[in-house]
Amino acid sequence: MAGLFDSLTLRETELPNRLMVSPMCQYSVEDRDGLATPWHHVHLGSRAVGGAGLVMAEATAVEPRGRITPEDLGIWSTEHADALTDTTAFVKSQGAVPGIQLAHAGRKASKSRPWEGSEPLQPDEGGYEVVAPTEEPWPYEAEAPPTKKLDTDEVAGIVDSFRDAAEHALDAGFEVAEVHGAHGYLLHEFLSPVTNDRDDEYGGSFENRARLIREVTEAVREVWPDGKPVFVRLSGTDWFDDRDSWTVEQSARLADILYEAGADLVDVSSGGIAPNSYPDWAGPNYQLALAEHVREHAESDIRVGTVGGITSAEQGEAILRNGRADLAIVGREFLRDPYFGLHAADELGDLEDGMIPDQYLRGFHERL
Ligand code: FMN
Repeated sequence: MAGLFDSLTLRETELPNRLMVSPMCQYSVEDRDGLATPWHHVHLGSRAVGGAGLVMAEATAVEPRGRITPEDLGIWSTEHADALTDTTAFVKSQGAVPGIQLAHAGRKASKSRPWEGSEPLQPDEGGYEVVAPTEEPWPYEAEAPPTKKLDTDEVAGIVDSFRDAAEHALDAGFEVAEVHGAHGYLLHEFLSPVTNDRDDEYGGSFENRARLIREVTEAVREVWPDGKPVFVRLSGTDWFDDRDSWTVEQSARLADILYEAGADLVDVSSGGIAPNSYPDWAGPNYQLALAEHVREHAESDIRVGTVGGITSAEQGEAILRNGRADLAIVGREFLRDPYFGLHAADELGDLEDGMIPDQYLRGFHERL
């Protein structure tokens, strides 16, 4: 079995290793216009310097209503693409592959940043329209502006936004497009019976609930070059066993549908559909069993990435060498240590000169 620092070829795209920086919102757009700033450049660039094989940019809104907060990154115009081209070029110059998570926040849109309380924003605070498969708002404690239930014919507009966003992402120089279908945001809201109360062709049966994410994946694949991979992030489960909800069995079934629609890898996360939709325990590898279930039960050749509680080189290496997933995805450890990739390679005896930037060679060779 391959190790963490073996390359992985997906279509014609070679990841230099199997370590991905998980998409992490930075809430750092300065003028509430969705445009990338120096913060995004340094944040993504330093993780590329730090040895990650794939650097996935945060949940990036496909339309203004799709932003979680007004400070989220967007990719709905040429200007948004232009603001990211230097960053993708820099990531590539460091030997890493740049990816972007294409996202729509659904009923979790239009709120303040986590460090400002994640409260719903009123129109006079810069709040904007919130759309979802249902008119049931997220159950905030504070009063929230109404959530608009998308009409059937408005759903096609969402698919178009993802397709257009993928085109802009390609122009910006990204090599991997990841559709965000997790964490209680719009596409997950259609998948889960917890939030999907529709009686049109986008609600009810499993096939109907899966229709939107399938159509979005097909639309992204339509414009994404054949040689480049498409990922989809899923919540493997809603973590409810006492109500009709999204389960790991449905995730495995969906993985095959997504493969048919053109996806190459599912990135298996979990939860987020409601305030109590979280695991009881979130220690090391806490979502690995979900990824393994999908890997074992999907009948197609779809690859599977695991995320959650990976904080050491040994853990990532063990996941890969034991064949439990195809990609180790690391979030918070990369916030603590932007050079986690280099440190992990060093620990595993896999550090090669080509990975260390010339500017930093003496730091690794002349140790005190
Ligand atoms: N997950 C997403 O799918 N998209 C995001 O944009 C996103 N933003 C995040 C921002 C922060 C600051 C953090 C800590 C997490 C975020 N997540 C997001 C979840 C992470 O990608 C990851 O799945 C989660 O932190 C678990 O992995 P970890 O234990 O390695 O941190």
